[in-house]
Amino acid sequence: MPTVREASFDLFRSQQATTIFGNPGSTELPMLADFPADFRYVLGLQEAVVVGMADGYAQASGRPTVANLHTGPGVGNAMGAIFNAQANHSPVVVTAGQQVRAQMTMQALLTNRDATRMPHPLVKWSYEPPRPEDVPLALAHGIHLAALPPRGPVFVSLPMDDWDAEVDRAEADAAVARRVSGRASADPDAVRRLAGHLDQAENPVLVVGPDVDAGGGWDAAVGLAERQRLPVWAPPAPGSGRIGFPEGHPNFRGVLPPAIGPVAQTLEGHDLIVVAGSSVFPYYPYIPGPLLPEGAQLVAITSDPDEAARAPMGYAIVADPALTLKALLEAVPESSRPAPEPNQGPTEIPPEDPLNSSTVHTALAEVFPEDGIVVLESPASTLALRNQLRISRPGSYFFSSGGGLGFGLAASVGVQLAQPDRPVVCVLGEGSAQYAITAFWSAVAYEAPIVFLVLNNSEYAILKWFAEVEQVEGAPGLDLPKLDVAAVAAGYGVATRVAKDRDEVREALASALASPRPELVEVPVQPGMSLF
Ligand SMILES: Cc1ncc(C[n+]2csc(CCOP(=O)(O)OP(=O)(O)O)c2C)c(N)n1
Repeated sequence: MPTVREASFDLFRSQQATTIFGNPGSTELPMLADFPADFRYVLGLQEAVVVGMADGYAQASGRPTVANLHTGPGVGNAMGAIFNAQANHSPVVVTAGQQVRAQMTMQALLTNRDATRMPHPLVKWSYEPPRPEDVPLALAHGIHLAALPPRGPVFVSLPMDDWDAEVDRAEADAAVARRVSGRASADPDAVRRLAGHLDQAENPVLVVGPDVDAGGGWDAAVGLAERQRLPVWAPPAPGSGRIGFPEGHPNFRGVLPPAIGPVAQTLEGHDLIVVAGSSVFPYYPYIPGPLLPEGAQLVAITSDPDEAARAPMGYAIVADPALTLKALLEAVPESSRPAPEPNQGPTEIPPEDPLNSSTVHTALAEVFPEDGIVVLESPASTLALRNQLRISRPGSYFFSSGGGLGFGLAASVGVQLAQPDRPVVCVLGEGSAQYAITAFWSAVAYEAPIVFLVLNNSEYAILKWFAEVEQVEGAPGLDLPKLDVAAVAAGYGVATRVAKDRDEVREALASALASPRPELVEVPVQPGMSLF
């Protein structure tokens, strides 16, 4: 009879979940005993980093990914990262060790006493198996649920004395053999109606969101935009973790602003707004106004029933966005509408300007490899990066849809490990870097040759901008003088340098991109927001 450990690792193997992220404690050691040679354990030095790395890995590999944490305190440390994974629709299977069963009721040290309630609102499913022999089936349940739409984190609590128990051979084999697929296509009637509506509209527009990238829908989105001559927008940047449409395409208009009134204003003149793979919309801050331009109808296509149900306006079709775009493409004729005005391309930034984030991003764009991936957490320069870099290949941009800092630095390690053949550039604000700072160690330890670009403006620039919007004066805690990220990263073993003008930035980035190990380029930049 196989043990729980053997059956569980067979299950992980069958789901190609052979990279496990973790931070071990005494309650997790029994799971890790005789760790199989075909598995890789990636150590994170704090649990927020463990889940952040697993989130990046899950998204960049497209597969459920295990993050093993240390009982209650480990889950507590990781809560912000689990919040982000949920917003990112990232299939992270969070597990945590638990006291031995015989000592749980007496609440011996480190008993996770209400284990399943702790991460509850942030996960799709939270469970502690009633018997040791149920562990493999509980893990299978979690893995399949995490991967089903809407993808997202699950939690399984694992008592530490379960691993040597025996499980039934036939049950273990059956669990390993199972496959669960869940990409639902839309009701053909709904597709036919929307196709007719789209073709007949005077001035329709398409908004393409993150789940189109996750579902491999770029070609369908481009095909539909071209056949129907649709201008295309990306959803508001702060809540949109992936890019689903090439930003260099002539039909691409830009990134929608993140607030109610401005979205309606931007889409003025359109009578039909089709949104694929995004909530409608990830708004923030609150700038009231009409939800839609006058006379416009909105149809959202999402695989997330909650996104469909909570939207404040419009129709919704709950189905896989990529499959639905493909079905729409097949159902619409070539339109005779004039093609949209070609987009203007990146805003020109005079190179002689004082070094600000926009200037840095023009230099990054010059050296950015065609197959490069950006992981971004530089709040005051998000829009500048989107404008200057114009990401135009699938799976090339990862950003936290949740808004919790600490994603970028940690996720970049997971993304690079999942995509070892593609260059990864992680763009960070000096403030953001602090929330996952120990991920520098994991990048070095696992030889992930990430290029870290740190924009150091010595402040929380975006919060100063928010203070203006919120009409807040005199708030403390918005300046970060003397934060030397390069020195801290060097302490973790990263090769670092500081670049002080545009040429130095370009050269430093080019050389870091050519290096086989992680390298960091820190750039002191002007304070304030960079919008383009
Ligand atoms: C976990 C978490 N804590 C706090 C915040 C609030 N916050 C949002 S942006 C920001 C500033 C980040 O600083 P930096 O990376 O230097 O970015 P800049 O605004 O200067 O570009 C803070 C503290 C957050 N989003 N998440």
